[in-house]
Amino acid sequence: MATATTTAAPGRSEAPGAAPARTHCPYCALQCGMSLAPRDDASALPVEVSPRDFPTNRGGLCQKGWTSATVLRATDRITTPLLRGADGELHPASWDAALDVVASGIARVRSEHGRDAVAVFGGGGLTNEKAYALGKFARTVLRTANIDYNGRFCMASAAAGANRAFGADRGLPFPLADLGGADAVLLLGSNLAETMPPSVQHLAGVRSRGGLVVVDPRRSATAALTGDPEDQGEGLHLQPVPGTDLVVLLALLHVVVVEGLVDEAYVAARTTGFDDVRRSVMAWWPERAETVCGVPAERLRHVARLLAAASPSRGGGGAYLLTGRGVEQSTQGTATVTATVNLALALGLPGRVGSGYGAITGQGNGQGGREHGQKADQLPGYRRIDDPAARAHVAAVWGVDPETIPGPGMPAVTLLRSLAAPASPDGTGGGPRALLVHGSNVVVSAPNADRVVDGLRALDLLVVCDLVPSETALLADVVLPVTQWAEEEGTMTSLEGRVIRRRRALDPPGEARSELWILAELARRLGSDVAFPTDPAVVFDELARASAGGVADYSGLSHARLDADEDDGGPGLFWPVPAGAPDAGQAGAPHPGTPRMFLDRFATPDGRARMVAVDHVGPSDDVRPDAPLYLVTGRVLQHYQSGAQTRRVPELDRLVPAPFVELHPVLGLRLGVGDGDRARLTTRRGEIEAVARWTDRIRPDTVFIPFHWSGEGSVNRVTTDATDPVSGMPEFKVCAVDVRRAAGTQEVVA
Ligand SMILES: Nc1nc2c(c(=O)[nH]1)N[C@H]1C(S)=C(S)[C@@H](COP(=O)(O)OP(=O)(O)OC[C@H]3O[C@@H](n4cnc5c(=O)[nH]c(N)nc54)[C@H](O)[C@@H]3O)O[C@H]1N2
Ligand SMILES: Nc1nc2c(c(=O)[nH]1)N[C@H]1C(S)=C(S)[C@@H](COP(=O)(O)OP(=O)(O)OC[C@H]3O[C@@H](n4cnc5c(=O)[nH]c(N)nc54)[C@H](O)[C@@H]3O)O[C@H]1N2
Ligand code: SF4
Ligand SMILES: [Mo]
Repeated sequence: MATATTTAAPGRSEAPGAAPARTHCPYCALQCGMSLAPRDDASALPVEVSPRDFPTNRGGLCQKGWTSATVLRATDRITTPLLRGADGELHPASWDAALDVVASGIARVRSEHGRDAVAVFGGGGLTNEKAYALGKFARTVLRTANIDYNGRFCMASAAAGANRAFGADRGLPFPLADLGGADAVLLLGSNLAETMPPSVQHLAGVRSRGGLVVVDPRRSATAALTGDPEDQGEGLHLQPVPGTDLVVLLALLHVVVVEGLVDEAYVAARTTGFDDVRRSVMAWWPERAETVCGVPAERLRHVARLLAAASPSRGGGGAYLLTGRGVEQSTQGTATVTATVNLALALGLPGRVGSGYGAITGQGNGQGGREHGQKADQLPGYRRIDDPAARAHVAAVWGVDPETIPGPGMPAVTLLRSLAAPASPDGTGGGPRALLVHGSNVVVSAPNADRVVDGLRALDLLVVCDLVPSETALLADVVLPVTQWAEEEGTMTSLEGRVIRRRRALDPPGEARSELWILAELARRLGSDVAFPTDPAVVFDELARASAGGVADYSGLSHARLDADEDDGGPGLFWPVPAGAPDAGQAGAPHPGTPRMFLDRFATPDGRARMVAVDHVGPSDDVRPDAPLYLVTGRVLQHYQSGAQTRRVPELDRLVPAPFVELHPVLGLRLGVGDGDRARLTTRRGEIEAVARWTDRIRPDTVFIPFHWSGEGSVNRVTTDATDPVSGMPEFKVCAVDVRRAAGTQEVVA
């Protein structure tokens, strides 16, 4: 491949003393509003973070947000491209050299193994513009079917459930602040108090009315918000056996049905499928459910009545049912979301102001990241890649023949599992041999991660774009340094479906470049004549055109409109925002956006929500004599995801420097694992070790480990890569484990 001269990266510098940039936190989907003021003192941090009043955070930030500027100057920030040399080490290289190696490597793999042998792995932290460009690059330049992203680990079951029921998937189809007025909120498998701390303010109203119900095998910080267990006769923290939420939900709907609490008028007018669902829950009377999920039958009845009393059909002030990763990251994730939706529909909640069902999106752009085409089965605008009309529309925007757009590719877990898999003797069925990673640290965050590492090592070409040398970047043949949040312009879509602006506050260090530029350079080197603009505002305009008429319609938006709206005090617009007037009466006025969806009809062909009967099967890797305990995984407040960013913030690292395993003292005594001992955990996949922490806030049959670290305590080395049959989402939350004191630790004295 000929060496091409690299064009200058677009960018603009901020003059010293420039006004603070109005932007949002780099981390989670709450997208707390913050301002970044340039600092001209000699401080190590180039900008000063201060919170802004924005509807999700109302002036609050969590510890990660407050310390986010530290990552901009991480001591090991990558500032030049890196190439693996003959000595096996990564060495600095010029952009031209690095991009040539990538382009020639792709060309070689493609000619030897075919187009689908080059795969792409994206991320829900990418801006809308980058996610769109990445999907377009995969389909038009690489012409590979194999692109998927880490949202498969995160939102796939919620998305599958919502698409099936409502015909559209916007995590919260209503503004978060609407929760404030409800009489009841049921939170299933979500630990908001640690994962989105400022959002807890929106629960103040429902807490004061005694209507917050939390379902979690641990008494998490969020479960503790339901009140003192001693004070509440009935108990609004349900602590089921891990992986049995579906049974809890079937029993709740059973009670609603047999006690005549169904909103029959709503069900008749706005849904289909209730007869099947009604029949299917008859088998789950509370006493039977209790034998499976362990939640006392009387508590199930109490919670069902509390939710029904809050329903507007019974004169209540409104109710919300919300799911988080605790119930979705399961082989029954889609079924559990469906059961939650069924309950919500039976109570007449979705599509009513002040009530509803929602899934709490996780990553900074976890919502937008699933709309613009980096998912294996999708094209921009949340269109299906197997829909001929969608293909024709998007092909016209891209300037390509629809026939050249590949079909659906492998979902993330299958993709990672098949890396470098040998072809069968007839030459078919081999796995990808080259992988481009943008915004994910799969070595730490993918299930059954040791197996993923084996696949990554066996590739002919691994290219990782990152800000820091993540564990995944350290395995790469080529590492490309990219700009991060405060160094780039773009848009994000928050957990409420609100499209908001990310703004540049400072120049990137060294040679770091935007992915928009990297993709344009690679397209050119690979001989493509498809256009890859590098100005985010121009990319957004194209994305908006590509989304026109789709479910997630952004066609009425532009950077300029979002900026003008914000100047007028508007905190972003909710999609769908089609171009043109909302109705003939307001000719010329731009569409105002859609804070609340489904008020008149659902996005299904007949406008009705679809109820689908589901039943409980249980976890794929269930407890048994040689692995008698449940291993559940999740997060702590101080660390974000694979920890690639937050482990590099000294304040956060000091607070929680290493993984730990939570277990109940009763279990600790039985196993001889004392508080502070090292515990060894063994599953079918392998073994890890972590320090034991005794707590009475967890079921005695369950242990919990956060997943933010690599190395000997990295829990994903032992999690299962079994997936949900509908969504492809892995079962991160529950597997069977054997726990003992690690050899060499002192005998427990109790
Ligand atoms: N501090 C922090 N905040 C984050 C993130 C982070 O990494 N760190 N990541 C962001 C992202 S991408 C996401 S997806 C969200 C995730 O946000 P959450 O869904 O709130 O986070 P998790 O801690 O993964 O899981 C929530 C709870 O599920 C419980 N759980 C485990 N197994 C089960 C089960 O079988 N049933 C039930 N009912 N509950 C169970 C766990 O005990 C845990 O308390 O957080 C976002 N915010
Ligand atoms: N056991 C267990 N495992 C889990 C989960 C769990 O609950 N339990 N949760 C799962 C969930 S919900 C999620 S979302 C995943 C997330 O896990 P990952 O996909 O690993 O997510 P991050 O750690 O956020 O990785 C993002 C990487 O991209 C880099 N980065 C940040 N911004 C950019 C950018 O603009 N461009 C590029 N190229 N890189 C960037 C960061 O430095 C970091 O290395 O983990 C999943 N894994
Ligand atoms: S809650 Fe999420 S968006 Fe808000 S400051 Fe913390 S990490 Fe950032
Ligand atoms: Mo996530």
